[in-house]
Amino acid sequence: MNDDARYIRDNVMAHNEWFDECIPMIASENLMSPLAKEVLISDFADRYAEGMPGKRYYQGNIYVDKVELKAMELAEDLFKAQFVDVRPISGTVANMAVLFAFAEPGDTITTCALAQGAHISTQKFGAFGQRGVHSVNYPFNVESMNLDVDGTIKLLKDVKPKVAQFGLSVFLFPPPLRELQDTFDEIGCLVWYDAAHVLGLIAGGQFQDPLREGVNIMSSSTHKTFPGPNHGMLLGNNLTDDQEKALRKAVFPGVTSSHHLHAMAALAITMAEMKVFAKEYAAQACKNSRALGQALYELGVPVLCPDLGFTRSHAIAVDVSEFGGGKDVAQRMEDANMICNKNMLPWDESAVKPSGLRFGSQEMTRIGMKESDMKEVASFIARICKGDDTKKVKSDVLEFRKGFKSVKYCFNDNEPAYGYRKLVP
Ligand code: DSN
Repeated sequence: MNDDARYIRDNVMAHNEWFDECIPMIASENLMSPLAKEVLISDFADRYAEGMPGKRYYQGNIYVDKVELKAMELAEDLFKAQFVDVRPISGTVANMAVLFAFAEPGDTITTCALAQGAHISTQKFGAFGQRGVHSVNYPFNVESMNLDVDGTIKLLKDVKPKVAQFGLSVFLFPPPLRELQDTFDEIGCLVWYDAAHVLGLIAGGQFQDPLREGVNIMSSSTHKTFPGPNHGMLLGNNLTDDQEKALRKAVFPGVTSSHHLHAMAALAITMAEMKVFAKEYAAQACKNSRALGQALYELGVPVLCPDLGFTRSHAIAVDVSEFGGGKDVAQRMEDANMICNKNMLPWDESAVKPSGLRFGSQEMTRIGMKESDMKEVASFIARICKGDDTKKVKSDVLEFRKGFKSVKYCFNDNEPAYGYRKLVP
């Protein structure tokens, strides 16, 4: 090993060791299982496989094809989906495939605004803008952190979008898809749901089941509440043959050449594990987010939507403007080994200096935390908000974190959660 390699490797190892002592609260991250990590560093990582199983442009895919067919079967089963594509290499790439398949430049798509919690790919400066689609935002009710149903029905009838898109990155409550169903039917639009944040909750029967609530196409990443690799996926129901063909073509050769075979295999392992563990894991993640919201609220930290139980998902949103704002509090939390991100709240104009923080319970759930632990976590957050010394809070976080060293809701759940094997000391 030379100095350059040692420098890189030392920093990666230092990151692992640091995260093993942190409280992970970013709502869009998670921990893979030891088994999923094992296949992620297999020889699949070094290979190519363009096309679909059995119809590849490369030799050498005998076992890749078996794994990909199994991955598709597992996804069909877990999400009760008629159409599955496990090749998109991220959630945004899956979104780009939907845009390539179903929208031409100049078409109208309805979606949420960034400050309401939308993902950047739906914005003018993201994939929507790159595809040249005209996006129109739904009316949003700040009190309920959800769509205004009557206003949304009116908007859909007025603009008659080609595609109605749903799904958020601050995803507290399920959008009212059933209430909008008649309007979708009346205007004949395609209904698209970006499930990235809530895929693991959907797998576990929590939140909502979009494919049974009128959604035609569900795009997703696979590493947020779904505890898989950094990867993407498309799932669909009631698509015509032509629509399915358009999607496959949009994935390859549209927005990928080869997909990432190691990540696809790690996704397949995660789905096999989620078949067994999703229900228990997702239910606990939802109980934990509500418990965290309640405890913070009782400690005087303003959590959004107290009258609605704070959330129906893994995520809660907190207004920390009176404690210095999202940027400042997130930094002080990092100094105390609590990892979260600043986030815009619906009334914010700046994404760089927003008033909010977003917390997710899913990774804390994966390392075994329960409702009583959320009270402890809330007390650390409240101390930081109220200006306690970060060094003192950090020392208590380090002590608390010693109780959570392995990843749960998976096979081999006694392995180190953030572990690695050193090749050279
Ligand atoms: N930017 C990610 C999030 O944190 O929600 C989604 O890609």
